[in-house]
Amino acid sequence: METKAFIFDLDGVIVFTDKFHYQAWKKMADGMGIYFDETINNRLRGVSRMDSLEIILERYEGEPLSRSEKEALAEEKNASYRELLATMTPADVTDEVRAALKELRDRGYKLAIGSSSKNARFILEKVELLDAFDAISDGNNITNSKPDPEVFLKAAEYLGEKPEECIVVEDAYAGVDAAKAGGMRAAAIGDAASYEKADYKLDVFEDLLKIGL
Ligand code: B16
Ligand code: MG
Repeated sequence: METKAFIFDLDGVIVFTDKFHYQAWKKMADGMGIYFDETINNRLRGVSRMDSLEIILERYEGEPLSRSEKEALAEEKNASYRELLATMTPADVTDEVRAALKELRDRGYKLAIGSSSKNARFILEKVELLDAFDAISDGNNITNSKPDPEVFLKAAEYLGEKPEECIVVEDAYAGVDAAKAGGMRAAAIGDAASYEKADYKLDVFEDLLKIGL
């Protein structure tokens, strides 16, 4: 099958902001007396902000919270998260990742971001990678989050390519499921590399260059 484009998840593939998500959620959870640890944080990988909050609130034992109270908590978390994101610099993306993205482009592939995050553009700006992509599909242009394929289908549409000609690069199980549900191939890295639904397994990001020949 011909490959015309690569669609990259952001957190866990290009950058590693899970430590910032952890710190920001931890601050919110501590403030409310809710137990939260790294194991719970791992369940938030690729999950939308509001769905992440629901996972954290599984441990909440107080009075039921209204929709607006939940939105205020998510907003509070996002404010601390963005303060941490503001400290990011181009050094937060490895030379290997930058070089592999450039090489794929030089080989004629189109590149897009397909991220659940509403902060995707801010992150890409901080690490100076906005120009490396032909399109950005993120948490701001979708109504259904992964494992729904919407974010990747939008990325393919923005690129003007057919889903079956795109390879999605993901670190989350929900992201691999989303790619497959959208009729795309999935290259898995990190956590998702042991997922049997992935079409390609990457030990390191540069292994992509062996696929995109
Ligand atoms: P935000 P990805 C995801 O990014 C993160 O993995 C996930 O932990 C986070 O909750 C989600 O973005 C939403 O992020 O609060 O910034 O909108 O892996 O899809 O690039
Ligand atoms: Mg991810």
